[in-house]
Amino acid sequence: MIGYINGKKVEFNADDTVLNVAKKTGHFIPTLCEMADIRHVPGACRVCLVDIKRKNDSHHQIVTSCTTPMEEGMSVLTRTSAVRAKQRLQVEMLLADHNQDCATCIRHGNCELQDVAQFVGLQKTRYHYPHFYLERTQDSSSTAIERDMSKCIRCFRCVTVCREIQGADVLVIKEKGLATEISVRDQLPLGDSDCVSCGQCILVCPVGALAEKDDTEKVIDYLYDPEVVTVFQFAPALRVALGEEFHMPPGANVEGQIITGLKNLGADVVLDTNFTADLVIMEEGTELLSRLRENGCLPMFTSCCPGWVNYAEKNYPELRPHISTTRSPQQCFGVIAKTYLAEKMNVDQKRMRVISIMPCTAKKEEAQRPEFIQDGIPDVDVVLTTREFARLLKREGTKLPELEPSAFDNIYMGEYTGAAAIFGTTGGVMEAALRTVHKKITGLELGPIEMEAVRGLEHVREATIDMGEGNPTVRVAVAHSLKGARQVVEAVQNGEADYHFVEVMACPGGCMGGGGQPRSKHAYQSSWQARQAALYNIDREAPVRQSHNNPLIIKLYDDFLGKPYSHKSHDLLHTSYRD
Ligand code: HC0
Ligand code: SF4
Repeated sequence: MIGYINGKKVEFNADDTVLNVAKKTGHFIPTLCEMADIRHVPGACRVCLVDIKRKNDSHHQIVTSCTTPMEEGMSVLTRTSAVRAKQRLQVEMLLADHNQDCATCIRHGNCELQDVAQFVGLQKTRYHYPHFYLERTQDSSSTAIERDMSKCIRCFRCVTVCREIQGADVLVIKEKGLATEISVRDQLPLGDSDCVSCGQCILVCPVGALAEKDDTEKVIDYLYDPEVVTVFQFAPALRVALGEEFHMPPGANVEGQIITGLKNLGADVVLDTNFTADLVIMEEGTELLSRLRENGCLPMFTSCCPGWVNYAEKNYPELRPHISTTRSPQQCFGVIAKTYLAEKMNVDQKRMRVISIMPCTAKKEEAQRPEFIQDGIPDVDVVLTTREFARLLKREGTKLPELEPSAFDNIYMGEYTGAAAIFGTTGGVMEAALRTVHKKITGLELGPIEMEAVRGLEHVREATIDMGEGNPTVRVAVAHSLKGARQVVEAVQNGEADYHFVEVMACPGGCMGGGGQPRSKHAYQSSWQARQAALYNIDREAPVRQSHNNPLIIKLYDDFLGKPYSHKSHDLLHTSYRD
């Protein structure tokens, strides 16, 4: 079909809206609520106004382009003075009851409302009604997420992502008209609700209404305290996404720049969560073997994703014995740093502060669990998300792309394998575990080492692994997003699936798509493929690709832990789950 946008001929399909056709043909129309990759078109913000004239009709009409079907012969104008004036008025109305504390807003400089105000040429606002927005909810009850409804523009993207993508369905729309507010189901504070702290709602919020709890001040305090020894760990998925905050392409590996940036900030020791990802494989792999050999509780589910653990505890308490008791790599890192590393470095653990940088908001909550605090000393003291870390670097004047990369220099915990690197993507923990489990069962390294069956982005993927003659075939599944998690759990509970081992990551894509990662304006998943490809590339290029072959993990067991699943390992590296 043929129509016209700004006088140019455009081709389109029968089910296209004016907005779709404009996007496909490179004509920009501002929007604040629409988000194509979560199929969210509520027609709520009313900023995407255009002038249309139908074939054989001399009347011009101003309509919202997201809700108007494109028609044969239709002529669309996007920038007439009447369109611009109406868009300006609409943005002015959105700002009238919006808390305009922009200079101090966490989203300053990355706010879609600011962008649209600039695009429509709004230079001052005539209306400002604080009595409306000041009555709206400010909710700090969650350990991970802040809700400030005085900044909400009611685009409803968060409701859609929580309901349709995650299936958690925690956020709801309350009231109507001017009183409309995004609320938490049953009017609960977020911290008392079924929210699992995954942070996916933050990734789609166009303004500063949803954000992680900001802990950067605590980190600066530790960095500038001469009594404190700071030990930083950063997560597998951080290095392939942080660059986006500094205008680098998604998937750029900035591991070396992160190390330099942290050293420049005054970090005493910079290490990698990947080291303890290898350690987790040793413990979790041995745990799986013991469950397989001793008729233990199967299937075993992975435990490293705190969003998933929260979800299972809240929704499927009967699953608790199925969840691996192995702590996550973040928590194993904290405890090994404050015991083994403190001993090796001759540092009093009371002076040590472990600071994590994670692509995840739920890791903040995980670090504060009482199970992970011994005698008032937490294993992990502070968790920053990727976005907070970017803010910290920017505040201190760091230009990440200009930094010379450095290498890890710690001789006790400073090496990782390719298996650990792929933890950052859905399927990676499973692939890493199978490399080690295969070696333990058969005595041979798994080949081919790259397990295509567990790679990819389908919500649930299954595989069977031949463990050699005389050994049972191992059946596994990988799920990502909470919807995927529910699908797998229900299949297991209904007797439709019979797995030995299941990996679950709460965030779509796994940690690379974590709720603490850099967000893209107007898009939800635009960086995933590049981030995932970069993680697989790190594995491909790694000199050692199996966790059991990490020489510093072998030394850790020789010098300190004994063997995997030993008493000492149990005390330090395993946990239990809540009723
Ligand atoms: Fe992940 Fe992790 S892989 S949860 O996604 O297992 O956050 O990147 O750090 O702990 O290693 C996040 C990422 C981690 C942990 C690791 C696991
Ligand atoms: Fe929903 Fe996750 Fe946001 Fe909680 S953090 S409200 S579960 S999307």
